[in-house]
Amino acid sequence: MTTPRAAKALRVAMIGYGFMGAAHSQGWRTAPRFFDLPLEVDMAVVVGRDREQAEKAAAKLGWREAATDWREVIEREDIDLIDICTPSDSHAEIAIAALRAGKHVLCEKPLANTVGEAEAMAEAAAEAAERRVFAMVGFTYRRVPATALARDLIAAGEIGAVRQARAAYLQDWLASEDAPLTWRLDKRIAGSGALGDLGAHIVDMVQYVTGESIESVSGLLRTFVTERPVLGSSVGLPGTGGAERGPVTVDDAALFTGALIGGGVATFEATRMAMGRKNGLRFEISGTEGAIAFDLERLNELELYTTSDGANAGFRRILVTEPEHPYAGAWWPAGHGLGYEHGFSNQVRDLVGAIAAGKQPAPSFADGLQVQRVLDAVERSSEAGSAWLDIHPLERSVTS
Ligand code: SOE
Repeated sequence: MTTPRAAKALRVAMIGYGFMGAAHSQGWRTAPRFFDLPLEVDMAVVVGRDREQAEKAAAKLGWREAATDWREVIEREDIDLIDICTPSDSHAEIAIAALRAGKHVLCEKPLANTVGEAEAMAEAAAEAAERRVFAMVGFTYRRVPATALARDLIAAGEIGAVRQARAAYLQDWLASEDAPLTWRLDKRIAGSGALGDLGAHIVDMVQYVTGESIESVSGLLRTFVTERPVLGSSVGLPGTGGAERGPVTVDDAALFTGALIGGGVATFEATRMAMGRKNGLRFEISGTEGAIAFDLERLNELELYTTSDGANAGFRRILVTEPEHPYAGAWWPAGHGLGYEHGFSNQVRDLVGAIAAGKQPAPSFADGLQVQRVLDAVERSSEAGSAWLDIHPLERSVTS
């Protein structure tokens, strides 16, 4: 494969190198090898608190350098973009500082832990966009070819007007009472539990594929296991039923219903307690002329039902690997399939393309703020006996 050398480099610094850092690194490494990007990608620096660990991460994940102080890195003149892969309690501080320093930002989801933080981030992003410095939030499942195709089909009117959306994000890694107390179970760091971790994805997904914002919600949150083994304690290791346990301060499951601005309704379920389900992000959208369904555990497929098929109508399975399908043409021959990691490369392709064109990438921080307002309303609704709450102010248009 001969890729013409791009005119200019986009010099990237990534903060954090855990699970998401590894996934983002894969995206940065791979996108330039499969897409003809308008800018060369320079994986310049990875940042982490511990020097030795950061150096190991740089070597393993493909970054040229390691650093330990993100504040110093965002001030560097030889860096153009900051990729934030840290837990969500630090997103606002890093993203706002980076945008003010003139760096583009890619920020992992959920955008922040509170609506206040998300508002400040969206404001900083709007100011920066005037200087052609752009911010994007990493709802990477928008970059699965099948979900992008679902969006295109709905936008083209294939299923008519949306009446009902049902979305679920099902995992089971907390089903055992002995699963350890990680940062994801601490409200101060994670903001919320299944709600922000998984619910954020399905809120964005429903808004993205339908093109409609959620304008009101009613929610119900539950924490089934209120204390878990403290990580690292000799008696608290997973599977030992350890005596030393600490409090879980977030939800295990979040159920909510919502009204869409077009008049349709939506149901949502986000849980880390769904036995046997490992990474089941599912949605089914029913419209006036048909329906469309997706399951991330079978991510190369999309199901489509259209009444225009007449007496022989039935859900048909589209294998979303044809070169005409979103993103698929850059990868393998039809039928060879993509995986979880390809979403991160596709995300890099879209982000780099938007930056080079001087255009706002999607999803924007305003989209991330709308999701945050929905999550916040769900939490408040649950506290108020599942009261219906309006999303206010409402971001009416979802960018894609
Ligand atoms: C863990 O529940 C997790 O890694 C989420 O944090 C990610 O956002 C999701 O993509 C996969 O599951």
